Amino acid sequence: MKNRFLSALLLTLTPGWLFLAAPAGAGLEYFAGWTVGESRDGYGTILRSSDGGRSWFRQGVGQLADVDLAGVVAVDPDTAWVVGKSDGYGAIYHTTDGGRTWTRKGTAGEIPDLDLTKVTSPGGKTVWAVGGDVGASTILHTADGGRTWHDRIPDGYEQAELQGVSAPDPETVWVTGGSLDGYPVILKSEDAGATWTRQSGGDVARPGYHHILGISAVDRETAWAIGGTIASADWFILKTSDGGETWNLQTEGAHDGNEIHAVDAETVWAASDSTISWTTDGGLTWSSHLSYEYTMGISAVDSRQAWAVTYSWKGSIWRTEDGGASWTVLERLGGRDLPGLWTVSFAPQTVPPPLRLVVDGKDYNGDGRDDVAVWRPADGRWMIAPHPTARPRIFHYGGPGDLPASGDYDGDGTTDPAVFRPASGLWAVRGVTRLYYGKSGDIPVPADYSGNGRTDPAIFRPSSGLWAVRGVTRAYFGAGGDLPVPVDPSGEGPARVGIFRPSSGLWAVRSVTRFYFGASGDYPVPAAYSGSGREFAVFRPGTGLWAIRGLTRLYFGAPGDYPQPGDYSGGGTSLPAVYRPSTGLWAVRGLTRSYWGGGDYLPVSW
Ligand SMILES: [Ca+2]
Ligand SMILES: [Ca+2]
Ligand SMILES: [Ca+2]
Repeated sequence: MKNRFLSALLLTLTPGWLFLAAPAGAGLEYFAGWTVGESRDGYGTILRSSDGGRSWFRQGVGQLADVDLAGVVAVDPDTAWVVGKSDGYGAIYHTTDGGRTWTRKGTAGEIPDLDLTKVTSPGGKTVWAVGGDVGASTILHTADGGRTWHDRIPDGYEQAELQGVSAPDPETVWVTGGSLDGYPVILKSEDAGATWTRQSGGDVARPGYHHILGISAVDRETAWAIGGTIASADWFILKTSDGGETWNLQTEGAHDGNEIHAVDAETVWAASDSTISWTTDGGLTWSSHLSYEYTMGISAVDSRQAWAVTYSWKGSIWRTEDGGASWTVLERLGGRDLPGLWTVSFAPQTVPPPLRLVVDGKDYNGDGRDDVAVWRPADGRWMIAPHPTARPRIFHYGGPGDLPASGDYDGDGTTDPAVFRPASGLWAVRGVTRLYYGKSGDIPVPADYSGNGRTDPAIFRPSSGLWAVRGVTRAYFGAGGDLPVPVDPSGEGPARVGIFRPSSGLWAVRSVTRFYFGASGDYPVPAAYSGSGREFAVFRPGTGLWAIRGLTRLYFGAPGDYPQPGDYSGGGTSLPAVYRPSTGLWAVRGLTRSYWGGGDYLPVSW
């Protein structure tokens, strides 16, 4: 039996962020999802967000074919299916670890040489994918998690240009597509694809109605569909409440309709060319917001948070957190324009907010230079490489579920490896001490709060904003969603309680200062960049921007890198540096590049 906390920890590791089993806290809830699109740099695009779309990271390097990817469904925050174009047979990819690894499913013998456009899953082992072109279409089905696939397309629909699919349960599935016999195709099966019924009741065959590109079922009775008229002149939304016997027109607009997502029977979001529309009263009233041309994908988790993606004239990701009143548009990632994006899917389950691993010092051998330090959460293996080329210290300390909490606990000038065990509140400082302080859900925030030269065990409790420093103080400062940033602004005095609020860029140091620096999704990286005192600074994960307050702005690193500023030269000045998990690269700006860790090794702090 695997350790459940470990499983949860490992399954939610993503480049740039670590998510811990902490209470959601006040404020916005966080969700994880993916968007997919055009091939670039030799492989299809899959972007992942674990913070509700504030930051995105590309996945699948070395794992994906050089094909455009078109359809994605997030079953839960760790599990997703992606489909795309054919490179001999249609592309189907699956992840169960949050996208760290993507595995191709199906074989050339099972999957036709057709471009796949949409994928859906009711959860469990059932997955449906549709696609094709004017000449041939396919309805692919697996009931065993992708081990075997079967084409369930009924005779006579091979030229239906199937593009929409939704399955509310393992037996029920709707598939939609182009025009056949003068009106759009809606097929439904209630026996997992063994038999199909074409649905034409109500408004399906209104004059001019031509195709239905998107369908979203709430259950086997209630479903929503979006389509377009001849020549894509107008879009329309249909709804059924009787399992599809009758479909009734809900609303319509200009240009083509592309995708629809029904959160429940009341809340529905829809994407059409240049418009995002939504209802929260089951279709009685609709609101809308202009978007870019070819808004192809839409996903939502409730009536507040939704995401949309566009394909052309430029790739972009749209995000609202206030029910559509305002939208944030992301057009560039890593210093480049986004590729064209087809669909987006966020899992309905919440994920913990992003947290920050805090340590108090990185000089483990006391030579005055910060050292490279990585650990492996799976088994508590540490590797500390004194900079730049000395032999690394490798040892096991702590185990699954523990969090690094290094500091100079005995005050001898060398950083002591340490771990905090949330399950029990154990602090274990290697060769120094073991003690209990804090409890499950707490974040270790070791620092020298008393100013006596020795690191003090301390915790931040996101659920209440409590800071508790062992033997020193207790205070309430900050709240859930804030990243704890204990900092010594002068570089000479005791550490102060401080937070960075990623949603707004707020920095607050208790009794010292309060200001805004940075933008939503930035990561706090305070360090002694000028050599005197501590500069407040942020790292922007999507672009590699370092903004150091009052000093400079520069770009160093790539999307997915962990910022690792430190005094690696021993000159008393911190340098921007990054750790790249994909390769184990440690790059210190203007100083060195070396390779330590990689794979499932994480930096000890960030
Ligand atoms: Ca050192
Ligand atoms: Ca020490
Ligand atoms: Ca102290």
